[in-house]
Amino acid sequence: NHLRHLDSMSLLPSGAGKISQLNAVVLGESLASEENDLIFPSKEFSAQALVSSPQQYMEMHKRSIDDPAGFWSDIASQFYWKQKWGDQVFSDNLDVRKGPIHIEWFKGGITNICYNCLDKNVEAGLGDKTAIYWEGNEPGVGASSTYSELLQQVCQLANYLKDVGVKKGDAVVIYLPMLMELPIAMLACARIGAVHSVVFAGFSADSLAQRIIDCKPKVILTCNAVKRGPKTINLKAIVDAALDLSSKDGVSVGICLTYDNPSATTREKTKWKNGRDVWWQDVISKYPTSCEVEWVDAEDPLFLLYTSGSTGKPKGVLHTTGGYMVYTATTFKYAFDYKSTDVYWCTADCGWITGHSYVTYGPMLNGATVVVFEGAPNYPDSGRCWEIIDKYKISIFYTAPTLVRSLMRDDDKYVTRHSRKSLRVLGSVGEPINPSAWRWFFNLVGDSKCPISDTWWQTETGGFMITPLPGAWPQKPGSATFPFFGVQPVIVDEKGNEIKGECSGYLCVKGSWPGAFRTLFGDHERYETTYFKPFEGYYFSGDGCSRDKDGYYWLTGRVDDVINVSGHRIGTAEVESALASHPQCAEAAVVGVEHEVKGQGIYAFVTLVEGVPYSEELRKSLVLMVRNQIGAFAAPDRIHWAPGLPKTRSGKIMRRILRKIASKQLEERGDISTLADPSVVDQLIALADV
Ligand code: 6R9
Repeated sequence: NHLRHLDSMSLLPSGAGKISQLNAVVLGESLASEENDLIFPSKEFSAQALVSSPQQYMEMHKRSIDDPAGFWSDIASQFYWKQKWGDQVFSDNLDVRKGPIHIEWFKGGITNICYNCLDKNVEAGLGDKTAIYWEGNEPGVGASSTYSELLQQVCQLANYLKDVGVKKGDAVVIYLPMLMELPIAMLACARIGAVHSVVFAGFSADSLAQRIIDCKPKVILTCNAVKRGPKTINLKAIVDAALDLSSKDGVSVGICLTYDNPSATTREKTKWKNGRDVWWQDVISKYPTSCEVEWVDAEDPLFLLYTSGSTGKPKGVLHTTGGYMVYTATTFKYAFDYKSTDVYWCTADCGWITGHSYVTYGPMLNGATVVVFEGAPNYPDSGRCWEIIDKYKISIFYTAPTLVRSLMRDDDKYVTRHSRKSLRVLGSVGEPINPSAWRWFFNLVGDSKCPISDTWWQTETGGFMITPLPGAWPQKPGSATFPFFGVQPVIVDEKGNEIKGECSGYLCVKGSWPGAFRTLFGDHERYETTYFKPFEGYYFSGDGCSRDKDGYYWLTGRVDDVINVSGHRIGTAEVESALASHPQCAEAAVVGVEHEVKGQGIYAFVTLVEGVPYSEELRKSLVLMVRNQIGAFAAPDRIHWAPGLPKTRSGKIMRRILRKIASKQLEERGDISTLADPSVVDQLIALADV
């Protein structure tokens, strides 16, 4: 059987036990637990893979840990550097007890990531290779750019930005849907050393304004409207509202460059503010198609990306240039076993980190052909993804468990009526993939022949941290398997002590890796407090994790007050503060609850102002409050009326109890004796169906 490739199994990572019940797998017997379920890459796949055996992985991983400077500088040398980095490949301190946290890679090295994504590939003869296939929302609508064309498009926009005064180090906010112009905008900023901050185009005006106020961009790039599935979303109107809000806060943005998206709306229907608003198509084509690169230090900032934390204010995760470049390119290459003939599609939006590292930078640094899709995966029907795969002969398909789960609910015929024979490697990201979704993805979508790279990583880590290398290891459905090169995961207990072998606990990382974020924009103290103080000496991920007897890592979800809804990180505090800003809401507490498609749903307990009656209308207006303040993707799935919230005597809300009530696990409410008023628990239970 092609899945059972036993000779690669002679070695396992140190500390791991031997694979038990291997014989049962070989005999095809069903096994009791996921942990024992091994799915081997085929002999043919491993034979052609960049890393083809556990031994090879282990040798490379060992070198990356024993000699990180040597390992990473060998790889970094394959990029273009105007000037090589200084004597030290990296320097770091991740231990708060030893002084301020700092991470630097390739300091003194002078480069440009846009140059490495585009010019370098064109010079290497890839000019005529397709860089982007763009697939519009409506089937049949599309466009493409070769590497040479993309370089020209990027240069024109870069020249425009320079012309209007954007300089190295200036922030530029990008609020665009998945048009080709989104990666173009990112690359144009990088070319001139400007720091882009992409805001996912599903965020509301309030959220956009909050980000604008924090990073004070000179220019915002957007479009008039977009169609997603059957819906038209007027992005320009949201930007207008956000710019009004931010100017009230003293931050005025000089230029709003607006791409006219004719498939969604018309220019005439777009509200306009002369002097500030500029149509993209009216100006860009007048600019030269070549643009001098702004050479930057490896440690100069590349981008800011805001992400949710456990307090209300989003965090501006800052990534710098050199280490991020080397890390995203390398992780892309190995985790997807990238070959120059591949056609690659990542369904993530560039508004999230996955779109930064694995739609734009990682693949383009490798000269890959990338598919960018504007629309919704189930429009016009549930077969759209598989249709796109056949259309472009996609060989690497990278998506999120939530999409797998939502498509899996429909008839298999949506999948099987398309051939999908171009597929070679599948990928998953955003949340743990449950074994049944894994199996459907593997057996049906991938015809049991495509390994799945279940990549665990975060906005903060820049690139993959724990991921299968598809030709090297047998997989276990639901496990992200082993650490990438240069990564040392550590599982710690409550007290911060490292636990070895088979265990579960909090996932931390020891030592730095090139793609790590360097700070939180304007708040290095919060950076240290959130990530490096909880477990001294380590980077703390915020995730729970276990390691099985064979050394495989299993991510178990967030352990902080962050909810993961369809792979989107949402802070409970953000939702709570949106709800609490409703005039009739006295207090709110939000918890995550299991959701069949989204992974986690948002469950909100709301205490109303004295005397206000419960009503459906009020429920709707509370949900609307969250949609307006954060975005539709953060709308609570359920509002549970709460005459009071379970609090300790010191006034701390006991979320543990709320989670139990939300998930209807009422029999195990645990110890509630520390509650100031234990009777609220029964009151809440009584209101569960109101
Ligand atoms: C890349 C991205 C990060 C959080 C992370 C974790 C969850 C991401 C995962 C996964 C299990 C995976 N997560 N990938 N959990 N298995 N393969 O999603 O970044 O938006 O910052 O979210 O997502 O909980 O801490 P980000």
